[in-house]
Amino acid sequence: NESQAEYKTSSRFHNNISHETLALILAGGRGSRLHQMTDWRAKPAVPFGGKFRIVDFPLSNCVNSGFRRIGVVTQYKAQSLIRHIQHGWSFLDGRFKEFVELLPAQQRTVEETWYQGTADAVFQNIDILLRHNAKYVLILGGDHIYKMDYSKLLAEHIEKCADMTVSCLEIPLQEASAFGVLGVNDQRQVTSFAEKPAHPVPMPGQAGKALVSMGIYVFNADFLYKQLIRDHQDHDSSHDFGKDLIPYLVPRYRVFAHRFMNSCVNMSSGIPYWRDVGTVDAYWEANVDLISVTPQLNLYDDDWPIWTHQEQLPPAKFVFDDDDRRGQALDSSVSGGCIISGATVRRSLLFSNVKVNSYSYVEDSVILPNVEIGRHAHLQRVVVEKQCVIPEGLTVGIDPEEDRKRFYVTEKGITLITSEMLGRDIHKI
Ligand code: ADQ
Ligand code: ADP
Repeated sequence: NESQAEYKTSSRFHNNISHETLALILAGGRGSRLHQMTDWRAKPAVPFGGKFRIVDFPLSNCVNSGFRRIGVVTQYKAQSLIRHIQHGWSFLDGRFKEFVELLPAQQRTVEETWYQGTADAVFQNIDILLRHNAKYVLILGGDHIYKMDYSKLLAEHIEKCADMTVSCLEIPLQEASAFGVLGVNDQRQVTSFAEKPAHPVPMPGQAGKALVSMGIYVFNADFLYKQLIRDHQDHDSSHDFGKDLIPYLVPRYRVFAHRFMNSCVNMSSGIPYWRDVGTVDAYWEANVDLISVTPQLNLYDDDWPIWTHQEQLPPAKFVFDDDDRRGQALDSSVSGGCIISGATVRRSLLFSNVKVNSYSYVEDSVILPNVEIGRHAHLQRVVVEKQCVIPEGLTVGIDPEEDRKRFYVTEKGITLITSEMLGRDIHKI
């Protein structure tokens, strides 16, 4: 009836949902296609956008959507991720039943090692989930850059009386084999699901497109617990949401597909912004995009701020050097603590505490925190990892064959530079 329909669009309805929901961010993945950037940290801890880490996006989406009971499931190289969350996200401290709780792999069971698939990572924390007494569980990957109002996803899940809802994107068919691919009926109930199929099915009437899972799921909590226990006892299962759980549920239960379009907070030319910065090329592109006059990802939106932890730093400084050479950055973003002295930076993104010395030139590059760029260095189309000391006169980005001898160079010609590649040997520290 009408009053119920009104209630369902009201803020009270959304408030109630958020109090009844527990959000779980799966932040344990390695992300091996980022090469040496994930040698020392999990992908969600990779710095992004001058002052953030990737995991700040799903975390901020939770907080901005009103979901403030959050668990972060960690596993692979979790130390910097854990520290970041402890420093940056402890303002949700439990007093109003709002929290960010870290759930490290604890080897709670006597079997095998650590978490197996993503469903196992949730299963192993089931006692903690039960303790929170949630009605809905929102499961999110910690690997993607996007802005989304999860309350709209939850509202739709409840409206459809679904057991599970999967958030979906429409993407070009030729890219779909990297994802879970869905088939849906007129009511958007999922009728088929294939995890990373070699030959993905196109959307009806749209031969060039496929409907794919974003790895974002809502479950009715009791239903999820029952299914996790069943899956745990299934010895043929690899205990993964995409490989095992969803294909099992689709023919048996009410699984619905939510259109990301309806809850996306950041559209870019009519297309919802969602990026897997899973390769060095994609990482470079998404960071460099932020410098453009009208970036596809808007980080200056007061209505949907991205929260993070950053140490207190003095403002960036641009100075003339002793030879009266101007220190300048053009078409660039420069974070706190940076000093550019007698050097030129162009179309680049400098994270905090980057020092660029006289006669150096940096172009189309992404420089992570605490990097020192020596005099007369020339860097073009590079990603420089944290803590690197770029030696005087180093030239990178002109001759890819030469660069390949020391550094990692991508197909698109982006060079990744880390301290190890510059000769730092941890065995000698
Ligand atoms: P993938 O991203 O390939 O596909 P997966 O590697 O399992 O799936 O990672 C999902 C998320 O879980 C990531 O955020 C990752 O960091 C995290 N993760 C992985 N293993 C974990 C573990 N053992 N413990 C904790 N966290 C872990 C999934 C779906 C596809 C969908 C894509 C969308 O399976 O159907 O299309 O996401 O990107
Ligand atoms: P932080 O949390 O200190 O900002 P990062 O995310 O950059 O760290 O890296 C994750 C962890 O790996 C940190 O503890 C850092 O000290 C360590 N680390 C990073 N690079 C190296 C390296 N080249 N050799 C050894 N340890 C490293």
